[in-house]
Amino acid sequence: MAKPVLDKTKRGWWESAVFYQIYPKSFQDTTGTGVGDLKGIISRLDYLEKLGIDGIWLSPVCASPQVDNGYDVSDYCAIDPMFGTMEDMDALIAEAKKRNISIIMDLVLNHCSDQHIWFREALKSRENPYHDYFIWRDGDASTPPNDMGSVFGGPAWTYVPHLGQWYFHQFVPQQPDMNWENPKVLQELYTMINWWMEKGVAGFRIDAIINIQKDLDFPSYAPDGADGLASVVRMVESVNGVGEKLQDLKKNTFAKYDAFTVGEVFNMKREELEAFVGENGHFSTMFDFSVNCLSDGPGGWYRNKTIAFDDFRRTLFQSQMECLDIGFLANIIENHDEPRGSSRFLPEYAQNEMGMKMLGTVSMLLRGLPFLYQGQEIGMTNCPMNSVEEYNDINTKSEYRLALEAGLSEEEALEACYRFSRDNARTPMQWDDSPHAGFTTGIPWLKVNPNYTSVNVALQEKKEDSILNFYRKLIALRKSEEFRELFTYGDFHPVLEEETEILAYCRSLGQKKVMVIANFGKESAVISDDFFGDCRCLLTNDTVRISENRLTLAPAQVVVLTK
Ligand code: TEU
Repeated sequence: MAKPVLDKTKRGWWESAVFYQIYPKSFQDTTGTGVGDLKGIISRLDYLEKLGIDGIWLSPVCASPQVDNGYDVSDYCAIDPMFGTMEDMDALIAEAKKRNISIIMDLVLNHCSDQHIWFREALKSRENPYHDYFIWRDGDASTPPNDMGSVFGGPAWTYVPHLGQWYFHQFVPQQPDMNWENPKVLQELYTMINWWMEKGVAGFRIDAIINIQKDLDFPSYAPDGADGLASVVRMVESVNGVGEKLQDLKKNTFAKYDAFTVGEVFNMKREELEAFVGENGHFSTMFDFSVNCLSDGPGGWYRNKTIAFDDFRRTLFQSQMECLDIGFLANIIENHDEPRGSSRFLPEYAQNEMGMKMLGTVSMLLRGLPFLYQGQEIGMTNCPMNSVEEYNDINTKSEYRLALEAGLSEEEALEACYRFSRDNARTPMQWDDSPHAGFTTGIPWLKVNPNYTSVNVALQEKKEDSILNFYRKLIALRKSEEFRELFTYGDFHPVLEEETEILAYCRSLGQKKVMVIANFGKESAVISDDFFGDCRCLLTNDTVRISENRLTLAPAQVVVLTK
């Protein structure tokens, strides 16, 4: 059995913290614009305090033309007027602090908006001092520097005729990649990061950070997209050397303030795990996307797969075991880029309240840092849209087109979006059953899920056994005096792996032991184990049925037992 790890005196407050991601555009509107705002978040801090969270990851609120909902920043030191003012931001930091909640900003460092002053200047001439803030290659309009395709579809290069040059963008053309080889760029970014730290934020979630390292030769890769292009991901996963940049970044910014950092890292080389999240890693932690990636198809959402339980369990356990002696991963079920988790990780027959509680328990008691996404705590689900026009997300629109080009009908293409669109997680937060779910008095920027009359906070406040109240208990358990140390630093090991539809693991620290057992099967399950003999149940979403050494679990039942 792997040894319990990590010298806890060496790390920070965040190790035993529970985080909550807010997508500000969809959380709470106070002005009737149909868009959420910072004042809205402040007005809901009591709710978040009662939920028991310690930190908020705020998706981008800086000035932005919103082509990619704030992930295209045009001014890193200004709040987008849509969300309020810098005074509102200061008030949010202060009000959160009063409730012992830290604010984690979203930090987009790979690219900025094409409306950022740096890019607008860069476009003026090759000699402009900002020109070299971006990545350019000479050429004529007919031949891009290589055949790379961007993450959201279309080429990763855009031509600027008056310069006779192409610029590089891994995301949409309105998100030009910055040139991390230019020390001036680093200086600008480091100064900005430190400015935010001085304002009192606790740290950052760092966007698409591995993408900062390019292969400057821009070789051609084997085409892997339906459009005959090779995804930029091929470059990201093969290029070396990002570590030096990340260490320099850390040294000049985060380390000075003991900031908490969580990296959004896809396509990392497995052997680099320690370099990323070990004792002296680039980041405090990074998201574990391993199970999310299981649905990736050979290109295009319409070719995505349904996740088999067996793969889900094996992959989850593998990630846990790999990180055990190294550091902490951040565990998610969903975020603003992912569909709602119940539709993805639960078998159809368990896509209900009980299943959602089970999935929440399994995820939150893993080793690592739990990150909840807004609405997860009330069981918000994917949102049916009547046509592609109802979607806002650029990625969804390109995936829809891709599906049509591949010969799918409009109905089938829409179905793929229903399963995987990022907008599934971005529909407004469902506070109550008043018009627009209490999110706004205006017209919401994105459709409210029609199920808001039955799935909302107000209703669940009143219902003793609601998903919301269950999450409150779950968080309280994770942070309880008695078990906080165990859930934070305790060992992790899979159990009952021979059971084909049971997901079960053990967390232990010293003499203390907790077992989490979940039945993903359609039928009741009966399991025998000595552990059940004289154990105590800490949490369940149903009735505990134990007789001697036999535990009976209903479908979608989870139990958390201790001895
Ligand atoms: O997401 C990054 C992203 O899209 C990854 O899924 C991508 O596949 C990977 O980096 C490729 O190597 C972040 C944000 O979470 C998302 O909302 C933004 O749209 C995106 O960056 C661009 O800023």
